[in-house]
Amino acid sequence: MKCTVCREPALIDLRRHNSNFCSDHFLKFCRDQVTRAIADYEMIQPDDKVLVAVSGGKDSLAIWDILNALGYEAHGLYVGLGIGDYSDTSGTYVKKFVEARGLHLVEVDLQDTYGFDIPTGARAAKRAPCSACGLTKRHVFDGAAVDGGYDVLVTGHNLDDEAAVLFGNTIKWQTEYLARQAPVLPARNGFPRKVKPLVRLSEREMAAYCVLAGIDYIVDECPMAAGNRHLGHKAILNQMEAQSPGAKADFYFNFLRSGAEHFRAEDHDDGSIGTCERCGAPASGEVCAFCRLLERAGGTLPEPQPVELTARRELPRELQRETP
Ligand code: Q46
Ligand code: ZN
Ligand code: ZN
Repeated sequence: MKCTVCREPALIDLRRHNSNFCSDHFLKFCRDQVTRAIADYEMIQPDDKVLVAVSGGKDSLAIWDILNALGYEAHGLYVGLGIGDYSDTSGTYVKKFVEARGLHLVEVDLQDTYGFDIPTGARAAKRAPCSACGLTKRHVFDGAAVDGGYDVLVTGHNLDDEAAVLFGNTIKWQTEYLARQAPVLPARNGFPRKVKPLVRLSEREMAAYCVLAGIDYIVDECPMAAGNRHLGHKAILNQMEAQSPGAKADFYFNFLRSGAEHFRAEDHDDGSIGTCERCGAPASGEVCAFCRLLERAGGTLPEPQPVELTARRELPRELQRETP
């Protein structure tokens, strides 16, 4: 097996691209796919301040690495979810990545900040763990991006993730979700712009990227994901892909090209959203879904940080008086 580009021995074959790559050309291929996704969907402008949500898994660490390689100013955001050993270990991988590369990381620990963690919060609120977790992460990600003055929030969703979500929404014909499924959600109603630059790359490609780029990541799946429908949908799509390479990408990108527009009218968000009376986040009711979860989970909102009003600034002498 030879590299399609340089004819040196290849390390990986990509059937849907009918290509094989050596290490260097595979890393370049991945970065080129991200560059193309960013350009095709106008995800990030060159001088945007970028926040990447990182979990310690392969996808989020890979996209952070790729964005750095492409020259973006990208900070990381890690949310400690309190899912036992899994969270402890994933946090360790993130910190090792940050220290080795001298990057800037924003950290939010749910227990320290809000007084609850995902397992106890989900139980108390009688929600499926992934539903409580997804809601919480969206709230914390949005808040961190807006409060930190970032232009764009990046997540590590890859082609397999997006195709599986599309598949789940399609078999239930959840038209409102189909209306909103896109690699870019523009900033609106107080929410930051959200982008998924890995949509052109698969799960297997991201695992290979990490191995070849020397990125250590947590291999174990989150223990709370066991049995969720999303994993079942991924398995079905993998079977299709094995028989017909490119099926997954066709399903997803043909939806974006030809299907998505037919569902736009189902997006009932008219921009008239209000503000949560407790936390100030955008909300369609008086109290946002996160604050309702927080109440049931027995947590509390953090105290607002006092604004330092007393710090006196001295003007340099030459600026104090207007010299005649
Ligand atoms: S972390 Fe959270 Fe995932 Fe674990 S509880 Fe579910 S949503 S599976 S990406
Ligand atoms: Zn090569
Ligand atoms: Zn709220």
